[in-house]
Amino acid sequence: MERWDHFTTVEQMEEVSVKLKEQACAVCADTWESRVKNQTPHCKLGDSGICCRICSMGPCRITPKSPRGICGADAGAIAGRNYLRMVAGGCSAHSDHGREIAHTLYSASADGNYKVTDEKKLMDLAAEWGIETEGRDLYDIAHDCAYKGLLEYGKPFGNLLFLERATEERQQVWQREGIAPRAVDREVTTAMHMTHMGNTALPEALVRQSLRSGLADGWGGSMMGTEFTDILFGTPKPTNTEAGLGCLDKEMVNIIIHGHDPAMSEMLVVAAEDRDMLEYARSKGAKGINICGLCCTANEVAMRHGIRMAGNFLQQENAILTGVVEMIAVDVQCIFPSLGPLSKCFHTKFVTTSPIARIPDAIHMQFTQETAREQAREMVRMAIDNFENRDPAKVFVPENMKQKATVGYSCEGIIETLDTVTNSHVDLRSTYKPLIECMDSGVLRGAVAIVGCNNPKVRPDYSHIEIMKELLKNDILVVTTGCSAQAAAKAGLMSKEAKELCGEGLKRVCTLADIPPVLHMGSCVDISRMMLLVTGIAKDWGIDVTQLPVVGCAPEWMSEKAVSIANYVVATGIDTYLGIEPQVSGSEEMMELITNGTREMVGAGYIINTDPKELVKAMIDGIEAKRAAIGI
Ligand code: BF8
Ligand code: SF4
Repeated sequence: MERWDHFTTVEQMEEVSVKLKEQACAVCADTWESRVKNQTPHCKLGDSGICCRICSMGPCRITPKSPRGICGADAGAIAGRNYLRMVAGGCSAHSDHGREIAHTLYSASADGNYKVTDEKKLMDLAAEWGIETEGRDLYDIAHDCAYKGLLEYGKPFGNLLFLERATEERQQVWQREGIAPRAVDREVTTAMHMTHMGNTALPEALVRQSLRSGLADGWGGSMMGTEFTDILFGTPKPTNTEAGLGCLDKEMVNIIIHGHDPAMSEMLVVAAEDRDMLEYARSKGAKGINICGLCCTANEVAMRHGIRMAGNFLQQENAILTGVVEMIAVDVQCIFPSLGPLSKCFHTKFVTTSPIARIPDAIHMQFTQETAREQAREMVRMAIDNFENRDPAKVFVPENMKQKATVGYSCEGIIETLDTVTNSHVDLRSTYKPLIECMDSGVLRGAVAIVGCNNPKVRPDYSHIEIMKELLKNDILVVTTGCSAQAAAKAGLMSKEAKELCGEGLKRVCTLADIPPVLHMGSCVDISRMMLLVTGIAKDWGIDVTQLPVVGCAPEWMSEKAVSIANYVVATGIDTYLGIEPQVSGSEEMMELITNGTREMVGAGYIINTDPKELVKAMIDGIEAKRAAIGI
């Protein structure tokens, strides 16, 4: 099959999905599409956030006839408590991921399974945290940093250390509003305590704690996840890769890695490169071993190793339906339990590796820091042994669904790229000033961070891709993470050729800096990188974050993590445009608080519109209004 053009359309992606659903029918497997039908219509009370089952006097549902639950909680209390519990769930997931990585760093040693890769980043963090480095062993410093990071989860007094990285103005706002997070675990526990039966019923207080718990994620757990991952496995730099289901290769042993924590995926990538493994694969008739990523794991390994990205959240079943996946190995988060029964319809081995994510019909091989290397080799061997079990009658690989992508724009990667265009302007070096000049002069109108998941409530990938294309046309740079990043990559928007889709200004910037117009900043925990990016830009520009012509957008979000993210992005002072309505619409007071109320507290809020065309128009108008307000 020929590769499609430079770009892949959503229609072409959907054609492939239809073919893969035929594969599912042939083996009598169900998929998310069929389950969505069974679940529709959704319960209206749940969807609008006014069903409470926090205590066993309930469940209580708010209707015009019954405006209060048995305890007297009204719609605002119930929707607010449910909303805060979503934030607590999201903050826990990101932050526990960050904690695991801290433990991995704590286990690192010069001759162990995990080593320090980015020494400079480690030394910078040690200096920031006042950890002695002079004349000390690298791993003693690493252990001290990891230990200090772990204390951030449960320290009894004070605020999170990373808050000091924010602008002075933000730090003051957080203190003034009483939302500066303390220890990470404390903000989750407080959220759960506040929402226990008989506690907070005041929506405003619930929204404030949502901002605070969100900040504990973005400026705490997630930021630690990103920082320690970079120290362990390297800070991403621009790297070439490919994306789409066509990255699966019929002639190779295909292993999919899926989830979030790089501790497992990094080991599998290394094990698959072992010479004896390669020879073993060849001895079984395969041309080699092909590792592909799904979801945020894909982002992590693509940015550091150029590993190809098979797809995003709603493609996890499609990957198995190609019939060429010997193994799908998962760790935590965003894993469909359906992968268990579905993999049984094929030869695919479905392997879970974390005690946090145990799933029926999986082979469980619990990963530990001490045994990781050997376990990864065992898993690769198991996948190779499975190659001969493939059923040729069940194979369908959409080979043309594959696009080039340049990924790995960490803040350091962006700065290095900017340095390549500043030449002799010494005062611009290692700053965001070249980018600021482009925005100030209007060559670029602004920037949008597009993040988050897929959600069957809207046409999957359509909102991500169409919104990005419209922004590019309007000279607005896009930075992206998570499943949104993979939507962009699959469509070809992370290829350098994508500058053809841009307005004249953005096209010139892309040519000069040799970048794609959609910059890949990583996984969802890496939205912490975006917080540091806007902070750096605000500091270099000398204005507040709220004044920047920069907004955030989650057009197809679905997870609790996304609600937590949205809260810290807003608390950081960035307007956030949502294409899926948060489940609070049963309370006018809550809707008002999350769209306008937070503006009085932190200077930003949500703009919600389920029509992607209207959403992107609102974003462009929002950016132009920010420009006008600072007179540019
Ligand atoms: O953390 S974007 S579907 S994979 S939640 Fe999940 Fe959503 Fe994807 Fe990564 Ni983020
Ligand atoms: Fe009903 Fe109140 Fe119990 Fe919720 S906490 S289930 S509203 S009685």
